[in-house]
Formats: sequence, C-alpha cells, structure tokens
Amino acid sequence: MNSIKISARHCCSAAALALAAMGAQAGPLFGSNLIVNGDAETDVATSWLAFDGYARPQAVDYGSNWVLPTQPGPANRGKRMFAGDGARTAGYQLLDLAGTLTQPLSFKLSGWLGGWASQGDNALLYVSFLDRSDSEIGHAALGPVTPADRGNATGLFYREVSNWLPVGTSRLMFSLSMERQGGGDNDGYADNLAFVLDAPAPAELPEPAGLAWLALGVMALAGRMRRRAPRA
Ligand SMILES: [Ca+2]
Ligand SMILES: [Ca+2]
Repeated sequence: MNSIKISARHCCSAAALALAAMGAQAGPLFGSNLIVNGDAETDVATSWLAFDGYARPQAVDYGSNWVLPTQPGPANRGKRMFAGDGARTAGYQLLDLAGTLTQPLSFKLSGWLGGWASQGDNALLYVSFLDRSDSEIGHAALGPVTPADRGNATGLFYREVSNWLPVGTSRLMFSLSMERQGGGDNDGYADNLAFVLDAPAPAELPEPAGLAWLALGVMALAGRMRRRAPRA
C-alpha cells in the first residue's frame, strides 16, 4: 500500500520538471469539476499525461473483463472506467489557477476507486498543491481501496475528502496511479473523479482582523496533513 504512495510522490517531483508541457485550462474555477475527463468517457490520450517510465491509465469498457455494469460502482458510471496498464501506471494533469491564492479555499475531492476480487491491485488519486516555484505546499489523496475495504468484491467504491487549499497555491497537479499486485492485468480501477473548489462567500468572509486567525488555523491544518503524509 505504501509503495504506491511513495511512487506517486516521486512522480510529482519528476513531473514538476515538465510543467511547461501543459497550459492552463479554460472553464469556471468554482463549483465545477476541475479534473478533465475524470469519468474516463473521452479520449485519455488528450486528457492525461504519463509520467516518465509509467504507463498512462487506460479507459476500458465496463464488462466481463473488468467490472460488470451490475457490480458495485457509481450509478452514473457511463460506458468506461479507468484501469491500470502494466505494472507501473501513473498519469497526471496540471491546472494553473492563473494567480496565487491569498486566502484559503475549501475543496472536495471525490471519486470511485476499486479493484478485482481478492487481488491487491489498487488505484490512488493524489492532488498536489503547488506554489509559484512548483514546490508542493500541501496535498490531498483518495485511496487506495484495499481488498479488505471491498470485502474482496470486484467493483468501485465511493471515497471523498474535504479540506482547505492553502494560501500560496498557484497550481494543482492531479495524479492517478495504479499498482498491480496480482495476475497479468493491472486492476486498479477508478471512475467519476472530481475536484471541486467552493466559491468564497463574501458575506461570510472574516473581518480583516480575523484573517490572521484564519491563516493560523490553516497552518495548523497543514501541519496535521504533513504528519499524515507518507514518508519517501
Ligand atoms: Ca465512466
Ligand atoms: Ca490483476
């Protein structure tokens, strides 16, 4: 379980060297899904980049080779889901916020993750919060969902986490990695991946004197996140 997390963090460092490869994405920043093709329904090759030395996640049809339409998963699963490709699978997207956050923003990261029967193959969705120098100043992660979590059932299971995007964030990197632990196929599964930023509510913003308190609160949150972060 830990190895895939370390791999994802390693990928983040490697990818930071290639940030110029992706441009900013158009679209509303608040209240909509910022992950492009998070449902695997459109072309993966134009929405997810592969890390060096890793395969890109593939989009496969729901069916007998993977997860049946009748097996656990989102009701609105569409026709396709993500699966791994080979032993080492990791793709990513970069989103430029076209500015640097000067106040924290709340977000929700959600998605369906899973695997096949009792095999330990798994998927991990990892979001890096990058500052203007592309250093990671925070992160959020979903998964992995283990065979025990799934009760050894083939399928996908819902996970979500809500937290704050820290001051100083200027770019997001979404990483989707799959680890193969058994058999020939990489059965780390994912579908309906979403990262949504909440719009700041002007009426609820604290007075200027309260901003420092808010910043301290976020720093305390960040401290807790660092302690939970996997060690490379
Ligand atoms: Ca889908
Ligand atoms: Ca497998």
